[in-house]
Amino acid sequence: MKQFAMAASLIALAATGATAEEVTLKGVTAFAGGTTFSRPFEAFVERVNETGKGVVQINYVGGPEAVPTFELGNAVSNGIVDIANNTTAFYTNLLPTGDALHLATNTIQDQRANGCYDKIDALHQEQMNVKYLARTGDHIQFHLYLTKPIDTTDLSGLTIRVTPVYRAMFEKLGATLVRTAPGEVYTALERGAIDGYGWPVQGVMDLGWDEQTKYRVDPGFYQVDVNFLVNLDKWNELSDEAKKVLEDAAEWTEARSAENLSINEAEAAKQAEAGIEVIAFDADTSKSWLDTAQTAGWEAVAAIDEKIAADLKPCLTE
Ligand code: 173
Repeated sequence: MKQFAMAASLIALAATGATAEEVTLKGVTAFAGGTTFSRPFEAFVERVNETGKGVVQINYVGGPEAVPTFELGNAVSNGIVDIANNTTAFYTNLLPTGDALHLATNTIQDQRANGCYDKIDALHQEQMNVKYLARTGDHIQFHLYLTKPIDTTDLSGLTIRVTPVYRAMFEKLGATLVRTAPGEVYTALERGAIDGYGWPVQGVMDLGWDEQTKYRVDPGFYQVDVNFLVNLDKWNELSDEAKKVLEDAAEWTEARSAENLSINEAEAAKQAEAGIEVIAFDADTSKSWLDTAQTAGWEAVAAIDEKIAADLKPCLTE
């Protein structure tokens, strides 16, 4: 019996050895190729294609021209795409409580250490059939950008371009909201269809929005999450060796998010050079702005699923 078991496991081993072939994953990004929020994914792809030779490779096919921004969640969920670079705000149709991720005040390294990563991975696996492989965007905050000035937090009378990231906060402050993909912001500004937009401190100049932007409102709020998602069926078929290549490259990419602190400063300086003025709220107004951001954000997640909000809040903000 024991001998048989041994023979069987030897055959199994030989079989895996013989059939382990290089796997190629099809990769797509939700942001325009070469722009700020695609770059960490592009570096990750390069890293995997170096360290994963003979094991796993990524065929990076592009951005929204390959799969429309708000369709990428569906595409990686059903396996049309194997690996996606995407932010939760673009896939709330599949993972409504994903809005909790941008409310984080700690880093992905903290979240891996305190068990939050595993909870978020489980939610992604259960609700959208993907492996949550990595999070980029730590240390990058969001801002409100405007074409006309404001001097209080009252946004009534202003039409603002949003994604789910800013919805709860800007709605509470009275704004009229329009949701668009990043690719539509320039035209909306040019046509005067919007008086401003939500966007992180980085990347405003990637698509020329600085030409149409007069003000950035400080302080920034929340924290960017741009995640690498792998179709779960595909992930489960991968060899342990291939999974390790991807996981090592994911953590390598996450470690590089520390560079965002200096990049933020450089970007703010470039915005100033491009003529974007800062509307800096005083201490009391800033406090009210940030309190509204946090309160409205967590209320919205709790309204979707109170239990998940209560489970994630401590590990995302400790
Ligand atoms: O504003 C957006 O399109 C958005 O939600 C986002 C999220 C992460 C990075 C950049 C933009």
